[in-house]
Amino acid sequence: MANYLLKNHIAVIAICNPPVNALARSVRAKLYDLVKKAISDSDVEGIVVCGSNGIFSAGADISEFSNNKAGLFPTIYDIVMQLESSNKVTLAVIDGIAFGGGLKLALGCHYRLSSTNARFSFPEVKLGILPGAGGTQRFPRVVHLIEAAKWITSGQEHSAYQAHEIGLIDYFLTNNLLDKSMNFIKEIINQSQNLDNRRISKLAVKCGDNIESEIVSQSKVLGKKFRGAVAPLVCWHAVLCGSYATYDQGVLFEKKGTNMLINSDQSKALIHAFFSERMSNKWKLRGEFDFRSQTPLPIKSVGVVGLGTMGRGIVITFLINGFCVYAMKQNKYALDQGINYIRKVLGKEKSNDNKMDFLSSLLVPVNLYSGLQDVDLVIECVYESMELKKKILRRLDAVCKPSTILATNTSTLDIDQLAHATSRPEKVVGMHFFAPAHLMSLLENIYGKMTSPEILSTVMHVGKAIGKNSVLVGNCHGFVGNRMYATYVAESDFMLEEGASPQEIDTVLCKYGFPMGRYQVSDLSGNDVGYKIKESKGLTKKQQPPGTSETIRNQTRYSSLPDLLVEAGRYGFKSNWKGWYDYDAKTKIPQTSPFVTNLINEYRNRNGFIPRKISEQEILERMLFPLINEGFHILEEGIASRPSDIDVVWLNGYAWPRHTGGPMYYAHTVGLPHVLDVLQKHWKMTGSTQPHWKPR
Ligand code: T1G
Repeated sequence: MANYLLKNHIAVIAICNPPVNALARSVRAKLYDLVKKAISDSDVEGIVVCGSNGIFSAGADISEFSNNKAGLFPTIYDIVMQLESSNKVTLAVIDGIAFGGGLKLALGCHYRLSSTNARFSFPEVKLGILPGAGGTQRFPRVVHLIEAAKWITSGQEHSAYQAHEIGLIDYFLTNNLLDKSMNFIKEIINQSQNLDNRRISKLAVKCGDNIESEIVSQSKVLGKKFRGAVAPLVCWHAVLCGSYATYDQGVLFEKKGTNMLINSDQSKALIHAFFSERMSNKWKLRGEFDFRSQTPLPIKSVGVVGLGTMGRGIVITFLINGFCVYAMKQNKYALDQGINYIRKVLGKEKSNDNKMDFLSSLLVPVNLYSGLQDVDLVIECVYESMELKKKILRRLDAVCKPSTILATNTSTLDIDQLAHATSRPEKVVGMHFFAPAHLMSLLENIYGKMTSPEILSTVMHVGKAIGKNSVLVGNCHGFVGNRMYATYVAESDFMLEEGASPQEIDTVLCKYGFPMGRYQVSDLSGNDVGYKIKESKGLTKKQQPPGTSETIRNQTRYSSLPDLLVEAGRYGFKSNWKGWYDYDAKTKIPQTSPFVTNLINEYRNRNGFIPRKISEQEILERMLFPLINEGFHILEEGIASRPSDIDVVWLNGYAWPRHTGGPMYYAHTVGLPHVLDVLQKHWKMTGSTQPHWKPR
């Protein structure tokens, strides 16, 4: 709801709807009444609008979009215009977050003050809609139009410093926020300023003389960025309105845009993604335990063993979230290299400018296992070898204090086998980060048969504390993400054999909304990574006796094309920019490789494949439907406890386009009967040689 306090002739109206002061209908009605009361109360000289519990407001109540309560009177815009048209000074005092409709309320006030830790954002585009409540017209009247467009089309968060820099807030205060704000509003009242200069709807849009060229260059940037997502483009056009239309015409365009986008398929998919990421924290285990039944253990210090690409990213992730990190590498030279790299990355991050000393003080280089004896949690992230990981977990088990949690960053290996290499299997858990670990937002936490619920609660809690979307999954080869990804990779290689090209397949995936296609991703992460996993299972071409088929392994269809590529030394970016594509080292733009075209043609001739034209629809369905089918098998086996968890894995770990909601959500939008039809058609055609087509 909202609370009202009259203090020294100033009405203080505080939004109060925990946990995030969402502007649900009931809250809006209360706010509207209290502002009306303050405006009509002759005892009131000025009005302060603030939040509570360290939050201003997270904006509209997203759960009201589906029942249309969001549009019922009083809307956020009704309150915005109430505050703007008031003859008494209105001041927004912002602490914590002011997002979406919350920021719009602040833009309704004549003045805005904030604490230094306040955060600002128009996240609506992430929900597939545009900022309503006049946001697309009011913001460019306070900050430069292009800056406003960047905020609104990206949905990015901004600090109080950035908000002050662009003129969104008048001042920011380091302490005694409310008291100092009272003094501020009193001063303004005493100056009896003409409030028309502070009524945003009356102001001109901020844009310079060369706005046309700025708009053209910004359009080019945006056009590339939003692969198939509609809302960013509607947001862009709504903000542009300001440069050629009146305020009221702009607000009308905004309303039309909102009506077009709200409840659109893309918006529904994005809201599904939003709530699925919140739901994934509410883990449950074997129907017996869940996130409410366990108290997480306190984790202050973390050990990281192995400072390769993954190890370095994991160290940085824990450091920037305030954990003390013991970074371990036995070889002193490699340890120094790893530490220097970590410090360099931290130094690059502008937001770390004032805290580099603090971050460095949290980083402890270690080259002896004994240096890890007192850490609360230790994560091994050495390369993917069962024997090596067992050896390291045994060493850690021997030196670490009994309460230390032993985690492994394996991306495929059996957690139970690794746990049984120690004397504390109940404290062994998988914590699967995605490269680069300090940028990717997914953390797959994997439980083994023995992992205790207390440990699971702890690693899920740690995931939230380091800003990750954590998903709890069961133990199987490849867990959820990589197990499904294996079908995606296999089917693409089969289509290469049958006539498609890497470009054709990648083009279809990018058109669907992936930032990169399957072959570009493989060249980026290294074609040798997958090869090493196949090698550890004795599958690669080189490991077969002479005369072994290139297209069958263990009675199942297998493509040797990726093996031939790696055995030709084409690992991708890391092997001189040569992989499935040849890349221009400067632009990194993929070009068709005559070597690869020839390799595929020779392979087809050798194995009797007659190439055919494969349609875009067939390519898309063969890339996505086996993966979705694997998702249903994973749910049936209880490896994942709900379809939305699988969506969270793919949205945050594999860049699945958010505006389609994730693989399991997408399956429902295309219709399960159609998915089943396609599965059955291919299962019949391929028989048991391609088990990933076998419907559940
Ligand atoms: N509406 C409804 N519920 C919300 C909510 C919202 N706006 N924001 C959060 N929740 C719930 C969330 O589901 C969870 O519930 C609990 O609050 C804590 O959230 C006119 C139309 C604010 C940064 O997009 O980004 O304004 O799981 O776990 O990590 O233009 O929540 O506990 O049951 O995420 O501290 C625009 C969305 C709306 C902000 C806090 N606003 N929220 O993060 O907690 S559109 C947003 C967030 C709009 C206007 C338009 C984050 C957060 P539960 P949490 P957190």
